[in-house]
Amino acid sequence: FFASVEMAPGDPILGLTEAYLADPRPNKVNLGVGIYTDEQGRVPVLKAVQQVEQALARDTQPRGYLPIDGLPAYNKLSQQLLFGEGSPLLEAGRVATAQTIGGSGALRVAADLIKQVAGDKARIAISNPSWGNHHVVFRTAGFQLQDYRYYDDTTHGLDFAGMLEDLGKLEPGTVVLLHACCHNPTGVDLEPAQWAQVVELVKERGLLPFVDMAYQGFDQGIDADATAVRMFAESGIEAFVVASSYSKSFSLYGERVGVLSMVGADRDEAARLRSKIKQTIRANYSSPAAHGGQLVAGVLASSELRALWESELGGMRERIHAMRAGLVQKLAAHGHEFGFIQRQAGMFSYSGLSKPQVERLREEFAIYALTTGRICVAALNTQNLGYVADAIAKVVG
Ligand code: PLP
Ligand code: TYF
Repeated sequence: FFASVEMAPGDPILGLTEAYLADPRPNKVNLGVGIYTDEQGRVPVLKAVQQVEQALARDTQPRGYLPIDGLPAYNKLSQQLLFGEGSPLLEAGRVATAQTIGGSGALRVAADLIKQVAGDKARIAISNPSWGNHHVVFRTAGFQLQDYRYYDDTTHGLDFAGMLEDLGKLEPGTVVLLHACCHNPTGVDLEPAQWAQVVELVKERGLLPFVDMAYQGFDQGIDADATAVRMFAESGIEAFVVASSYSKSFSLYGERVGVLSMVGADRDEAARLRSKIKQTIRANYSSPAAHGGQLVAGVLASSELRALWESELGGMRERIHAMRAGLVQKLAAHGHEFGFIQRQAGMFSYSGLSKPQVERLREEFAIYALTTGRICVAALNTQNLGYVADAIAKVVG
C-alpha cells in the first residue's frame, strides 16, 4: 500500500536544529530556530506559569475534553489582550474566538474555513519573504499564493512603496497575510503611520486582512505590538482575521497554545463564524489541548500573576534589545556597520550575511544560522555574544 510513497522534504529550520544537536563542538551556538533562550542559554520557564502549574498539580483535576473551541476563560482573556479591554468590537459581539493548537493551528483552521467560503477564488498574498510555513499551510488548504514586496535588501528595511504598490494591485477579495510585529524572518516592521496607510488601502480595495501575531510583547509591549490589530478594529472594516500564539510570549512552545479570532460585520455573522470555526476544528482534531490553555488562562485571570507575567515578558524584550545593541556595538568595534540590526525588531534579524558566509559560520565556528541570513538574536547571551560577533567579523572580512 505504501510502496509508492516518496520521501518528503524535511523542515529546513527544524533540520538545522538536528544538525546543531549532533555537532560535538562545545562552543556551538544555534541562531537557527526561533526560540527565545535566556542568559544561561535555556528556554525559560516563566515564574507566573510555574505558579499556575503548581496549583494545578496540587488540586488534581479530572481530564475531560475541553469544548471544541477551547476554554471559555482562555478565549475571553485572549480577546482582551488582542483587541484591548473595552474594545467596541468585543462589546458588539463581533469577534468569534477559539483556542487552537498553537498559532499554526489557528492559521490552518482559518485557512480551511476561508477556502470553504471562497472556493476556487481563494487567494492569499504573502510578504516576500515570510515564514515558510505560511506558504505550506495556505497552499495545502487549496489557496493560490501571491507575493507582495516587503524587504529591501539595500537598506535592510522595509520596501514600503513596493508593498503598497503590490497590495494595490490585488484582486478584491484576496486575503492579505500581515505580520503584526517582529516580522519572521526579517525583523522589519511597519511604523504606526505606515499601518494606517495599509489599513486604508486594504479597506478601499476590499481585501481580507489576516493578521498573524506570534510575538505580541516581544518588541515594545502588549498594546504597542498590537497596533495593527487595534487599527483594523477601529477602521470600520467589516471582516478580518487574527491568528495569534503564546508560544513565545509565555515560553510555552511545546504546549501548543494559540488563538484564532474572526471578526464579522455584526453579532449574527460572528455567531455563524463561530459555528464554522467549531465545525472546522471538529474535522481536524476535535478539540484543543487542555494543559497549556489552563496555564495561560490561569496567569491572565489573576491580576497578580498577570503583572508578574508582564514583567517577565518585559525582561525577555529588554534582553533582546540589549543583545541587538551589543552585537551592533561589537561589530562596530571590528569596523563593521550593522546598525540596522537595532532598527529591526523581535527575535529575528535578516543579517545580510550571504549563504557562503553562513556556511563558513557553521563549518568554522559551529554557529548555526539560516542560509537566507536570518539569525535568531534571542539566542544570543552575554556568554556567546563576543564569540558570535568575532566570528561574523571574520566571515564578512
Ligand atoms: N506565525 C509566525 C509568523 C511564526 O513565526 C510562528 C512561529 O512559531 C507561528 C505563526 C506559529 O506559532 P506556534 O508555534 O504557536 O504554532
Ligand atoms: O521560524 C521559526 O524558527 C519559528 C519556529 O516548522 C518554527 O517559527 C520553525 C519551523 C517550524 C515550526 C516552528
